[in-house]
Amino acid sequence: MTTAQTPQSEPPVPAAPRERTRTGMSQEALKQAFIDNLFYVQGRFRDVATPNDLYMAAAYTVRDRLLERWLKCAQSYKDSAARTVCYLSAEFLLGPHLANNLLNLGITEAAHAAGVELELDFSEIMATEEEPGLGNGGLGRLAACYMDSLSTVQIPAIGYGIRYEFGIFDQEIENGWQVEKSDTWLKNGNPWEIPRYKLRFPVKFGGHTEQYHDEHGALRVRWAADLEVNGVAYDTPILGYGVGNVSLLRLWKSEAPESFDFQAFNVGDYYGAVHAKIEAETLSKVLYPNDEPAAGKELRLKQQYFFVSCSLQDMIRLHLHTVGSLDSFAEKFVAQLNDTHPALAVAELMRLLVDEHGMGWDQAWDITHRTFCYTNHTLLPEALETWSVRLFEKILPRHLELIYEINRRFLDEVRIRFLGDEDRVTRMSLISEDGGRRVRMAHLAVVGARAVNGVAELHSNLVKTTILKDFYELWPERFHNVTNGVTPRRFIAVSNPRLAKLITETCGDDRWLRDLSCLRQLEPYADDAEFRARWRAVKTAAKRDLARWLEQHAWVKVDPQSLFDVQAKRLHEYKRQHLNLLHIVSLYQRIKQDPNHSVVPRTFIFGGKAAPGYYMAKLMIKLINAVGEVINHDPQVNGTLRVAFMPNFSVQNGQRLYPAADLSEQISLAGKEASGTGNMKFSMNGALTIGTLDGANVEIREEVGPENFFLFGMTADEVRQRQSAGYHPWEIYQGDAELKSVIDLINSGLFSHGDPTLFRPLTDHLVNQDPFMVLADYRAYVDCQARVGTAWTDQHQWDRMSILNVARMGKFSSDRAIREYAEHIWQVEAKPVAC
Ligand code: 26W
Repeated sequence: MTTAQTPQSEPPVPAAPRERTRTGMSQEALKQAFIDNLFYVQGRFRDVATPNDLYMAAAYTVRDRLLERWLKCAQSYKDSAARTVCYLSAEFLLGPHLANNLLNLGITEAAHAAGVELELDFSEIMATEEEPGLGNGGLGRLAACYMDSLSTVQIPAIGYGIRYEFGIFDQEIENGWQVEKSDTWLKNGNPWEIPRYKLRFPVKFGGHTEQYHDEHGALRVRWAADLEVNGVAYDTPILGYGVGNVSLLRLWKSEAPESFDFQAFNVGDYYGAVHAKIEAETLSKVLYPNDEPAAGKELRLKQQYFFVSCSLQDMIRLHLHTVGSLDSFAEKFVAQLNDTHPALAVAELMRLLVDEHGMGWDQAWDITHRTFCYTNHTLLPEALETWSVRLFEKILPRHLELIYEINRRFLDEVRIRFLGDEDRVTRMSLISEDGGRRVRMAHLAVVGARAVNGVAELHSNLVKTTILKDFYELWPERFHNVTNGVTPRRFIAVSNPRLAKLITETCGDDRWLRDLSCLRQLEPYADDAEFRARWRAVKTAAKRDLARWLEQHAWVKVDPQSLFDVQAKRLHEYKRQHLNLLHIVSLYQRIKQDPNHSVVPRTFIFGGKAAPGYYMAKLMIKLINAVGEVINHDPQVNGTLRVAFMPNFSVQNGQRLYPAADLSEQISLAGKEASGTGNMKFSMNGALTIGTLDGANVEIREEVGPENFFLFGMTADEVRQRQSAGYHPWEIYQGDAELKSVIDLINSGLFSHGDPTLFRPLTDHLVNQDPFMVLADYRAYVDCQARVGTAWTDQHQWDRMSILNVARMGKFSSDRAIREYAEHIWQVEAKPVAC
């Protein structure tokens, strides 16, 4: 890179006045600020600056502008004593900040122009950013979309979570297998966060409780812990789009207390003391890849308690600081529990109010109960959190007592309401008695919250009729639905700038980015041939970009003219990536058996991580790559079919996929996917969906129209009936000759260099158990895929459907979802701050 400017030479143009340069929004101010930041923050001359120095200078330039707005916004919220949403989430899967912040500030073009003047390679700078992967998938990304929307719809909000030193692992593919590498996202520094070294709270673990009488003679409880750590706040500002509102994302890092007392823990044992210090700092080290059974992970329970306790102490501090009394805590704050990971907050707020602030039980319970709301994100039994009472006793003895007391009072209520129904009491208890006593976190969350919601219509109904049925019968008014949404800023404007430009030109302005229902204006253009051609050109350009990326990173050459058929999501049996594979092998076999068989050229693209301990999911990745290896090298089919596995699916890589997809695979077994949000991202970018009636697919189909959606498979009701009637996959295997020969082909060793055993765990499981009914939906899926193929041959009609999909996606903006939470669940109002 050549140097346009070093600090010794004259500035290229006269510098703007200092105060305007630091946070000014013009191209000129941005340029000067970048030069200043490179020099004064990074301490670099331009000619020796590394890409990371340049990235840092750009990030600080943007951050200065965020901070100015943030402080102004914080002051305004404080002055109006605004009711505030606290979003408690163990995960925030943020994705890269730079491009998103430029967009929300409205300086994307000015910054690019400044970059051109400075002869910077903007794409190289962007590529230098390490994304904060502080989440596993849907739940964590949803939290990030909601932070963006809370700011954009101008609702005062704080996101509370954990500043993991290592986020979700990086995935590499070696010999077709997933290999996990640790995610060292902080190694070059994180310019978006501000450490608040003075803002720290103590968090205790272990020990025992003691009763004592206070100075008024009242019986109180004291927790004598045997370990204490500190949580230190790290703040990241989240700016809304085209507004002055900025939300605070406050993540906690664990540290050993400053006055680390060697004596107290380990008399004379220096190494023991150091060990205790390391243990304290381990708490926020690593994100758990949580798509695996929630059993028995002590560190995870500690992490949950750690961030919940810091967050509640911070809320109490803020409230005491401004109001002086905790009586109105629930009027000031509403706290949303993102799944049960923060459900300990119910017990912790009780502890803080009763033990630390001397409040009586009834008032404390009234406040607690009015503060919390709980969102459920999964019905899968293995994902419903429970913790053994033994572990609780060891780590959180005081909380166990409080939970027993909450439970005692709650079960009395149940007994009075349902006289004599002891089975119901057993089912509803916060403590399960079967298979060792365990605390049921979902029950704790429902009892402690005033509102409970699922994340799509179907899912919310299933919550009411299955896992929380008894609770729904007791408190029907507590149950809600808020269908998930995603932010169109990141998932259209940032990911797919060509599409955003076309939409803005067609709609006349960029209002659609704040009100996604404006996309309806595109509808009439579906019948406009000239517009359709432009639409197609945008899609093809994105497909070319992706093809280039895949060639470099997945070593597969793909044809941008072929149908891009994409399934990108965590690997899980219920999501049924293997159903997709069975279809691919079916097509392969058809062509091999009949070279004249006509199939539209397709590129099958997969992406997604498998939990490191989930053997079957890892085997599915291996099978995808194995099938790809054979098909991509078989000259008889590789002009028609290609298979690519995109390594390391992340927010950033998702942004490469969504714009380029023609077909979005949303093929989970009905009743299993709570909502899905990738389904929305694909459809917003003009992909058509092939999907089951599961999660939010149901509502997407309703919105885009059944004629613009490829539906197949059993309904959730049919699944239930079929399962209770006795499901025998073996019979389906025997009864469908094509299916049988596809499975036999996999078992033949063709995809495993002659080894017939490699994929047997997978195929045997399908033929014998098939818990997610892949075989039952196989025929319907393959036939539906044939309809997709036929539809693809009519490009005009396909483009028309693609346009209508985008035009009708307004409902799936996370802004809509946040407005529903605000109105129906949080009772919180917008506090506009001008930019
Ligand atoms: C055992 C599988 C498992 C375990 C844990 C699946 C999911 C989890 C997470 C705890 C919950 C989760 O990420 N749920 C996802 O949440 C998204 C946002 O609401 C939904 O769109 C997804 O459907 C749901 O799986």
